[in-house]
Amino acid sequence: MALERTFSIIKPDATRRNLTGAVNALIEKAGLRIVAQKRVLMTRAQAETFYAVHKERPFFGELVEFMISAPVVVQVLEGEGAIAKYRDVMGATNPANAAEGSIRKEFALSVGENSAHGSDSAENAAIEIAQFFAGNEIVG
Ligand code: 3AN
Repeated sequence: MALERTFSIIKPDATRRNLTGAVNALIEKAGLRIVAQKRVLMTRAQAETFYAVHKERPFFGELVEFMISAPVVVQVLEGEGAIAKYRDVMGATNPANAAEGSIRKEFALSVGENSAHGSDSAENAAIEIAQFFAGNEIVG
């Protein structure tokens, strides 16, 4: 398997409950390395750009409001097969369906306030990383 990088967001429901370290512990336990990380309050424009693919979905407005409601922690994670691995570490979108021990099973409040984002493909990982990090901010 190839060494990959994926983009992660620890979402407002998790930062609000002081769970950044607890989420990071699950990431590191899975063998992923946090090679870039910063805490930011997203602007509305940033959130709308980030979730542009969901623009037509009924929950888009609610999703943008949620993502700008409190700080998030944006991250780049590196590891063998990091994209699929982090999707496993996060668990299913709906915490009711998330596997035992996953971030969303442990911490998510609902399908919307679900504690973590992870890229779903190599192409999207590259786009999402570039939205938040300059190359020299990522140190593997
Ligand atoms: P994932 O984050 O697991 O890739 P997507 O891409 O289907 O899931 O959805 C992106 C984000 O949109 C989710 N993480 C969640 O915060 C939000 N979302 C998805 N479905 C719903 C829904 N039915 N109601 C509210 N928010 C939703």
